[in-house]
Amino acid sequence: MEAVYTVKGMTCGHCVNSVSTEISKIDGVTGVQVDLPTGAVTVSSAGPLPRTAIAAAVDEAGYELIGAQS
Ligand SMILES: [Cu+2]
Repeated sequence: MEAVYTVKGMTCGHCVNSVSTEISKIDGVTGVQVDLPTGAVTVSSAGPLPRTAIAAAVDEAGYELIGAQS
């Protein structure tokens, strides 16, 4: 399954890498795609992921989760 989140504060490829790396560490995540201009982060996973886990990973990377859509 795929879910799209919006992350605030990413400005360059380094930011994208940080967010991708942290989200990739979450159990069950199979892929992360980041669109830098819009801040859209598409997360592929085997099953549903708690939004809190995504928010914690984004926070760990130093950014803020400001939205989610399934
Ligand atoms: Cu950056």
